[in-house]
Amino acid sequence: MAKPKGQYRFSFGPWNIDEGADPFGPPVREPIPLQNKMKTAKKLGFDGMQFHDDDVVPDIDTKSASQIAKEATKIKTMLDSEGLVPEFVAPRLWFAPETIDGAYTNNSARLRAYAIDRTTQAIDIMNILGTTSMVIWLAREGTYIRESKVARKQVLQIRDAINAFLAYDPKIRILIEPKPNEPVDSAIISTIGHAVGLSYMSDDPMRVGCLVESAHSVLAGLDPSDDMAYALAHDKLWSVHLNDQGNMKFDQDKSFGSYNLRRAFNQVRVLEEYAYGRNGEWVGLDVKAMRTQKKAVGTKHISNSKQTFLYLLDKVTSLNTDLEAELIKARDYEELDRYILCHLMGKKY
Ligand code: GLO
Ligand code: MG
Repeated sequence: MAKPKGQYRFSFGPWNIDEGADPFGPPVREPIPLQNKMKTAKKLGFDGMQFHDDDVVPDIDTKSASQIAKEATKIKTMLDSEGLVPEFVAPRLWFAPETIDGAYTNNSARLRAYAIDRTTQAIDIMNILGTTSMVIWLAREGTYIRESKVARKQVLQIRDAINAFLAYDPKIRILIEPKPNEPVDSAIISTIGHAVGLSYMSDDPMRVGCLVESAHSVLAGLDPSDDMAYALAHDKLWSVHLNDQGNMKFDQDKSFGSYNLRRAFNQVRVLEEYAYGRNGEWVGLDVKAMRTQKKAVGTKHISNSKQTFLYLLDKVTSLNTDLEAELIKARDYEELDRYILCHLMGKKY
């Protein structure tokens, strides 16, 4: 399917408008009801929303299947009335006491069963909301100390869980969102390469792909645009979480382009050049407001990130690629470097 170049649909999740708590301090902004977040999304020019299962059904573990279905139906009606499309649902597998030591790779069979069950509930919610995409961020599938788990076994446990979900609902697609660390010390599916490899191990590789998050690539010491290109080469880049990250610190979820504009430019470029979005893929943002923001200006990180993406898109489409090709041919990469910097800074070259 042809996609007009330069056209994108944007999405974010309700957790991206948050109350500002961090590990060292409590919330500093009043909570905002989901429907208001949807209205904000629409106002800021977003067409889609991403959800955790318990963004849709709060306190999901205390509710019966019929109660879950009833509440999910209410959210579906809300989405429709706000004119928004659900991009994906992700089971929140890192919050409940059952997942303290991992979800699909927990050392306890009873707790692994909880994680599988919770995920199939998320699939039921997807069906009610009307999306076939499930994102799994394998937050606690790793170790705090190496000796606590058997790594090879963990990989196979995750594969088996994925196979169970593929069989549970033949319509769904699974997007693996890798991250190298945090909350665990060392994640077992830590990079896009791991995620792609895992997809090929599944019973139906055509239905298992990836979500690349910029900050997660940087945390792994990798370039996000290269990770995107790698997934694109496998036809497995099915979503992105654009944001930014200052090197190997805690996961910062900074506004897109905030730390490294050139790195952001190359992400937009790789998406644009491969016509990302032609199969309906979304440009998702996974950004966090600074704790210093007051409630009234607590969504600027979202609108700013989208604007930066669009400004960088202008930089991508206005790049003199003939000149670039000439410099590549001459192997004058110093000059190419200078041209790119001048272009990004809006300086005459
Ligand atoms: C955290 C992740 C997280 C996921 C979200 C959807 O580091 O980026 O925000 O993207 O829970 O699965
Ligand atoms: Mg993310």
